[in-house]
Order: sequence, then C-alpha cells, then structure tokens
Amino acid sequence: MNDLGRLEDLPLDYRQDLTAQNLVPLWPSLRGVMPPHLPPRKTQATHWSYRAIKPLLLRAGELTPIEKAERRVLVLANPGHGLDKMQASSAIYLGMQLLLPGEWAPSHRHTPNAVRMVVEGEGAWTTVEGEKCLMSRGDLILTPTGQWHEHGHDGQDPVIWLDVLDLPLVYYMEMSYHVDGQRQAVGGRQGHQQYARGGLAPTPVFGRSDRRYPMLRYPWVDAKAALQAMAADASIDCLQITYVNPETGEDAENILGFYALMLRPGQSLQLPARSPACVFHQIEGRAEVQMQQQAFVLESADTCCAPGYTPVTLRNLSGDQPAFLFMADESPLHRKLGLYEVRA
Ligand code: GTQ
Repeated sequence: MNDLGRLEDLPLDYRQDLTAQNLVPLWPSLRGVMPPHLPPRKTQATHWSYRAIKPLLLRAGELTPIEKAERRVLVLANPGHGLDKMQASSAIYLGMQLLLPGEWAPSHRHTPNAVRMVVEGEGAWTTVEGEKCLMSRGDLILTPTGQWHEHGHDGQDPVIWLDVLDLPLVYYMEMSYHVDGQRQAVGGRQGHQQYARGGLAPTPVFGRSDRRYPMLRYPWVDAKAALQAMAADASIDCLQITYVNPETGEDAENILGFYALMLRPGQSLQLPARSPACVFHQIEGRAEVQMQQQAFVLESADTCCAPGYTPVTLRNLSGDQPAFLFMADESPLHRKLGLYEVRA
C-alpha cells in the first residue's frame, strides 16, 4: 500500500483557504479513519469488582439523599474512553444503582433504552408503564425507550442493581433526553406470568398482542431453569439463552442484546472474536474471563467488558458448582446496521 500525502506537504496558504471554507483534505486522514487492519478500539478490557463498588455505593447513600440524585448511581466507566465519558464501550453504559428502604426514584422516561439486572436485596420494584415489576436477585427488567419508569423500595435492606443502557450511542446521535412524570397508577398486568412458558403465547379473541414490549420482567428463576434444562443434554456445549421478545422472538430491545450463560463445573468455553463489544456480569458462582493476555476473576456480582473483535475464553473456577453469567452486547445494533461480523 502506498503512502498517502501528508497535511504538511500542502502549502500553508492552501490549507488556510480550505479551513476558511470548512473544507478538509481527506487523504492525510484516510488511513486514520479506515485503517488496513482491525481498528484500534478505545474500549479496554476492564474489570469492576463488586466488593470495591458496594461500600462506595453505600457511602453515596449517606452522602447524597435520593432527592438530590434522582438516580443514585456509580457509573462503571471504561478508562479507554476517559472516565468522564461514562461509557463501558462505544454503545454500552453500565451503572450500579442503590435504593435504600423507603426511597423512591421518581417517574421519568427517556430516549435511551435501559435494563436492570438485580444484584442484591429484596423488596424493591420498578413500575414500567403501569406494570409493577418486583426485583429479585438475577431478574432482568426492561425499561425500553420512551417508557415511563420509577423505582421504589418497601424492603428492609439496601437494594443494588446493575443498569445497562445504550446511552453512549443515543447521546452520540444527539438524541438523548428525558421527560419528568407523575407517580404511575399500577395496573394488573404481569407479562412475566402471561409469557411464563416458552413457545406458548397468550391469544385474546382479537389475536396476538402487538405490544412492542410484551414482557418487561424476566425472573431469574425462569432463566436459570431454562439453562438447567439445556444442561441436561450433555451434547449442548454452549449453555446460553437470549432474552427475547416472546411475541416476535427478536431481541428484547432494539440496540443492545441480553443473554444468560451457564458454565458446567470446570467448563471452559471459547467465544469467537465478534464485532460487538460485550459485558459479562457474574450472577452465581465464580468464573475467569480471559482476553488479550489478561484474566479477570469474576466473583459474584463482578462485571467486566471486552472490546469488539476480541476472542474471550470463559472458565468456571469451581469443579463442583455451575457458574451463571449475565451478558450484554451490541449485537442487535450491529446486525441491524449490517455490520455484524464473526472472525474465526
Ligand atoms: O434508573 O432510570 O443508571 O435514567 C442512568 C439513567 C439509571 C434510571 C441510570 C437513568 C436510570
């Protein structure tokens, strides 16, 4: 490949004339924006320890009342992007949120899509468009774009959950904003019960539901049972499920994808290099996540991320207990854009 001309090769007066007209010559920057190899990624392999986060989050509970925070969150920021950018990858935002007994995080809606993965504590709930979703360890709760949501807590102990949003992408698109709302009236709908059995969809007389988000809460007991049922078949190596919209079978949300994965005792699983960045969060057990000559040990509720195009090896560190991981990635976005790639 030939070397392209540099900016310094051009006469100063010509460069100034271009600048005055808001024009830029492409050739000095062409290789930078389109290198002849995999692009350098700002997203760094990063590990966040729950043991380290929890006391800092509880301290935030003492320092900042919920009224002064609206959402009391410590953001899991990737140093490769700069901590102030508050992003785990180019499209993924991660935060750990604390709600204390009796607190209420008021109703709002916003353009970014969110999900919550419940980490610790009982008695909290998120109401989404009038549907009250109880929060238990490992439950996944959707708050998709534009849907009213508020969080409350009737239990005794602090509740902590992991927020996953596509905020960096929506912000980059200059579309990120929110609207404040009123406390929601709670209706009777419970999508997780109506869609509790895979392959069987509720069918009112007028036909199947066309709700864009028919299921908002994915209880961990059901996800875990699905993985354990798969594990009974010894020929299945990759024990992984995708959180889908039960009416369409498509990804539960538009931009980010959500998955749960089980590792048998002692199992190692190689994930190929794929274009999307990926986040791993330990629900139960201990696992090692290896990538780019690094190995992170995920204790319960630890989180780490892998940049795109990075092969990852997962290993269950227990020889007699299964390990369960929650994963989030940018696959739906890449697929919709026609950019999704797997590299051997
Ligand atoms: O709970 O609605 O971590 O609006 C960031 C923004 C959580 C939320 C976050 C939010 C929320």
